Amino acid sequence: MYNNNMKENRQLLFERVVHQFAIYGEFESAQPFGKGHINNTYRSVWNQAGVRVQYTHQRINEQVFIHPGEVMENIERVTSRIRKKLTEAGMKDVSRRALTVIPAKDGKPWARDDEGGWWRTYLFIGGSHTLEQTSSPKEARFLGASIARFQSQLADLGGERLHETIPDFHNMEKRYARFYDALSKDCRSRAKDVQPEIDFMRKNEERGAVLIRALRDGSIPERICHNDTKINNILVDDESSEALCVIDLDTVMPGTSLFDVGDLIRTVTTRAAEDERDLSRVEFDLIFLEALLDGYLSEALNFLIPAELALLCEAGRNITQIMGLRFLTDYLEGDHYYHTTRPDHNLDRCRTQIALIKSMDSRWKQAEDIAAGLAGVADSPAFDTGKRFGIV
Ligand code: ADP
Ligand code: GN1
Ligand code: MG
Repeated sequence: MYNNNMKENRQLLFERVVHQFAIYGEFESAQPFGKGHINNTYRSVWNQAGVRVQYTHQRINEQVFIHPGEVMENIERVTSRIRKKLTEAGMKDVSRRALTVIPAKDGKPWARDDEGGWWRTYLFIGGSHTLEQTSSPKEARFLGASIARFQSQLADLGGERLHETIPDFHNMEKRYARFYDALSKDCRSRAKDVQPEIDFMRKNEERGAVLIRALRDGSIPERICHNDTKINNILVDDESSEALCVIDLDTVMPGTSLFDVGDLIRTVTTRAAEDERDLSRVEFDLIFLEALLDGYLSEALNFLIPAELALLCEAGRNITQIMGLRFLTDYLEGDHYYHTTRPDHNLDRCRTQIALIKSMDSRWKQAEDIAAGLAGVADSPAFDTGKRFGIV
């Protein structure tokens, strides 16, 4: 009875907040949707004069995004720019290729629920799905090209710098400081069970900082990037299987293009799920790597400089490491950041990241050769991390 009341209250809260958005017709139903780790996402169905129309509603995670208004300001600017570029290019189906923010009835791009929670609404992009793993090189190529296109659409955004919605998001040094803090507090007494993972992170600390130091010392330029380009943040068309729309724009802000390449490499070059328990399945697939980079560079060679091109593979290793470190930190802190659905979920995720790095290291020379061949920078080993860190 108590539980039923709670459920009804949540439902009422939800229905009241979605009615604040400028949506016509009658609300019919809503269901939780997607597999994101951060926000709470729902798909709703409305009856608009006899036509069933769907929307996406998200409660923004305020523990993670402490200024949701700034997140939405960024998203409005970014989606308008992408829409403009697509329209200028004569693209059809623009509302399936760019997210459309539905404003609240008061004109704001968000609405607050009765508990003060922040919500937003998008058009639901029908006839699309997300992938959790890659199954063919063709897919990897589309995914790579879609992120390069996204970066180039935003390259000349102009105006004020986008808000840093999560400051130091990919700052490895800060992530290590947080990890050491969690380790010293060890509030759940879990450190004793994860010594190999802790040792791995300690051993790789220096190398992990390569990207953030290159950005800081100006060897690679600051650019607007997505910062969270994992595979399931790209919608794929059901019919053509082509990448359709880059979503999850909360972290679009200044960074290096390599953060995006890195997260693509992390999530597209293995057939294993991020939380796979059978680590023998976590393999760095060089055929997927080649297809992914080929797709990415088909657009990105127009704007990347040699120093960026020289760090493509390193970016994959770096972003895999930062995710492993963040999952381990969250595990030590008691699993309060990422959504989890089983005990040790974050630890499993951390272990897949470490397994993937080990597999990358075992194929490092081949991977670097593939990247250098595609990027045409075989003779400019600006960073030569493989040699510096004794991998090859
Ligand atoms: P999170 O930050 O929690 O990862 P996302 O913005 O990635 O949230 O959304 C979670 C999931 O919801 C996505 O992986 C995708 O499946 C789905 N999704 C989000 N926005 C849309 C949309 N406009 N149309 C269709 N599906 C969407
Ligand atoms: C989170 O929001 P989602 O699930 O797409 C996280 C990313 C991690 C990812 C790991 C804002 O992404 O940084 O790479 O989980 N997003 C945030 O799966 O922390
Ligand atoms: Mg997401």
